[in-house]
Amino acid sequence: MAFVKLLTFFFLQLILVVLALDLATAQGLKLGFYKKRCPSAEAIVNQTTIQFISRAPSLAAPLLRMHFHDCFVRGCDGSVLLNSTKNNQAEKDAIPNQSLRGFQVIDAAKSAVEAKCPGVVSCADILALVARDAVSVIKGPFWPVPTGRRDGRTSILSDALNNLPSPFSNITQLKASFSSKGLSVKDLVVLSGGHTIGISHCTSFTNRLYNFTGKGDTDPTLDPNYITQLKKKCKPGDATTFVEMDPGSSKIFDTDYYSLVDKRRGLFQSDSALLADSATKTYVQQQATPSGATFSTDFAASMVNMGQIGVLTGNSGEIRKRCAFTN
Ligand code: HEM
Ligand SMILES: *[C@@H]1O[C@H](CO)[C@@H](O)[C@H](O)[C@H]1NC(C)=O
Ligand SMILES: *[C@@H]1O[C@H](CO)[C@@H](O)[C@H](O)[C@H]1NC(C)=O
Ligand SMILES: *[C@@H]1O[C@H](CO)[C@@H](O)[C@H](O)[C@H]1NC(C)=O
Ligand SMILES: *[C@@H]1O[C@H](CO)[C@@H](O)[C@H](O)[C@H]1NC(C)=O
Ligand SMILES: CC(=O)N[C@H]1CO[C@H](CO)[C@@H](O)[C@@H]1O
Repeated sequence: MAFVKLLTFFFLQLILVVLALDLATAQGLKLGFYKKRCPSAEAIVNQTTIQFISRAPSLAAPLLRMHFHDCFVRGCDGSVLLNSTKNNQAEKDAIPNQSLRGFQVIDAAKSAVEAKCPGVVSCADILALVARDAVSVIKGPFWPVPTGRRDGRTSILSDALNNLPSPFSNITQLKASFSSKGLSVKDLVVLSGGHTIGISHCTSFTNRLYNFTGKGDTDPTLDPNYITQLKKKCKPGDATTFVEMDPGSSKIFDTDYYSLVDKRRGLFQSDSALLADSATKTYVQQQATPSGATFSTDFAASMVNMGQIGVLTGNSGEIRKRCAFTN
């Protein structure tokens, strides 16, 4: 009986991924878009990513995050990769991007692909593929990446500030942010699980430890014992120290994030906020139970959804020659 249930369950997950893929196709993306014009593109990107991540597994997290930051600002159009110019401050220079890392992986993959088929494969697609392959290398979930995204020509600092959800967001703000990108409440709680890997600087959460409402108080939604531990690492005003978001397994893509949130140890207010809504709370609690965990397949489906936000296809945008510059 349990086996039948499990089978039914996997079948349903499969349907979800297939449905998400259908939607992606409807947006003009498709699996194997470069099959004819650059058959080795995906293999080259994969090889490059493996080279970097097997040497430095901690780079998988910032690369996953970079794809998220790209998609939430002007759609998945590679705008996060553009450098500022004399007359324009790009997204890269916005505060939330200060801690983005791994641009060298994108640049290396792009150079390798350009050497084989110049001017064919977009930086936006390369970023989407690198994020997927990087998570694969650390044995995280695998998701299909329909391709055919084209690169945007615009990147504006204030767009990043206005479109990226802040770690100080409450549940209402988070839902509104995801909904404005066409993502569901389920996508919100599932994709937040990306915080099972990687690090955060103290500045993203010290307000919760020292002066939460301006009365020298702490955030009552954060476990007091955890506050004591975090205070040892992060002194007020410390802008350089960072901590693992999932202490002890920050390089392993597991369901610990949900156990932490469930124990009121989610690092950001935006993590704790998932307990403030009955649907997201239920999901958190399910994932925190080993037998109830569907995170891996859910994450795959939600990444497909995220990867199609506001994509440029057809004749829109361009195929950049170098990812940091428009042509
Ligand atoms: C729900 C809204 C979200 C908020 C408010 C948020 C906020 C943050 C913040 C403040 C950091 C720490 C940056 C630092 O101080 O170094 C961070 C890190 C990270 N985020 Fe999110 N995030 C959100 C959603 C996501 C999503 C959707 C993903 C990917 C699916 C993601 C993946 C990551 C990863 C992997 C890191 C670690 C980066 C590293 O190790 O350098 N986040 N996030
Ligand atoms: C990337 O390469 C590895 C090692 O050759 C392989 O196991 C994996 O399936 C490849 N991934 C993709 C998406 O092609
Ligand atoms: C783009 O700007 C970054 C700093 O934000 C710099 O490190 C990098 O070298 C620049 N890229 C290129 C290709 O000039
Ligand atoms: C969320 O934050 C906004 C803006 O600060 C505020 O107006 C709203 O009341 C808050 N909602 C909840 C549920 O706390
Ligand atoms: C806490 O915040 C309040 C209001 O912003 C400020 O007046 C006070 O000096 C802060 N206290 C500490 C210890 O930083
Ligand atoms: C990677 C990157 O370009 N980071 C930049 C983010 O923005 C700050 C300024 O807010 C720059 O100093 C960083 O170089």
